[in-house]
Amino acid sequence: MTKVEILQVGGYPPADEEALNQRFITHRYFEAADKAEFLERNGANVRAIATRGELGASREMIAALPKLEIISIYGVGYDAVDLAAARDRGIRVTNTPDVLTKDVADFGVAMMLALARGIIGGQDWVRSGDWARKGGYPLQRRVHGKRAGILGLGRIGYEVARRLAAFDMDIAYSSPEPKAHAGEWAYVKDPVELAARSDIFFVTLAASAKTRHIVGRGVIEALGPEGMLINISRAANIDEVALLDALEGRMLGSAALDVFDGEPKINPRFLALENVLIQPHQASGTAETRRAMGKLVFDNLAAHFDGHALPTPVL
Ligand code: 8YV
Repeated sequence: MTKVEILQVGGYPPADEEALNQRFITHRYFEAADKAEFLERNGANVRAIATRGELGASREMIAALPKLEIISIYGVGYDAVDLAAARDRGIRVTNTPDVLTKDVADFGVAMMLALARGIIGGQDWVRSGDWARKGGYPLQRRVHGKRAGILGLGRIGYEVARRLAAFDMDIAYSSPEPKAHAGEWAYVKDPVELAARSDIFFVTLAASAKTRHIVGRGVIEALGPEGMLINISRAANIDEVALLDALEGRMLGSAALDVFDGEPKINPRFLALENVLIQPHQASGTAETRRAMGKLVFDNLAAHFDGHALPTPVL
């Protein structure tokens, strides 16, 4: 049987690449210096794209692949895939939900604790000899008992909220409609109102054109100089320039961020700030979860080409 050709938009851990390479002919787009020339040279027989959440697949890429049937995303977010272009051509799209939910929630909570309790600065204090030289580390802020706001109570937001409940936090959330599974957590529809009643504000909503800059000046100012903003969703959900202005001017207390506009080349203004915790988009980055994500990418492709139902379809 001739092997199906696929376009691989980003790298995967070796075991996942091996599985793909065994079953498919993989064209390694991410290694090409001249992307347009690469697509032109290799695109004619490509029937699938294997991509990552943050890399997606643009309208131009889709248009360059006349035999494309399916796009399989390594990640839960599908905002970077041009869904309209896929829909127009009846191209299937799959993602990797559920398997990463708890890791992403864990990571959001870890960032909250690390930033509030000064864990990274504390380690630097020990390593640099400041502990012996200057004495105890400056006092930090507690999290238990604080008011948490969760923007987007989907799968990840729900798992964040469950974890925060164990810290005796007062939990409220915002989403277009109240959620039945939210129990006694307070529903505050308006994100600005939610921010006004929050000490710590988590952004956990799926990104789309509608949610672009949903966290803008209004939310940031409502959180205020004592407030903490945590983003484990997509950078586009936050107006990054407004965020930087507020952090620099101390209108916002602090921010913990796993995602950035233009990542991995982030705005250098972040590097000069002390009131931020910045991370390299690694909320789902555990070996266990990435293995499960890689398997789902493969399983979706295999199901499609074997004529079976897709395990986790988006489209
Ligand atoms: C990335 C993500 O896909 O799930 C998502 O949408 O952004 C991540 O899990 C991951 O970093 C792999 O590139």
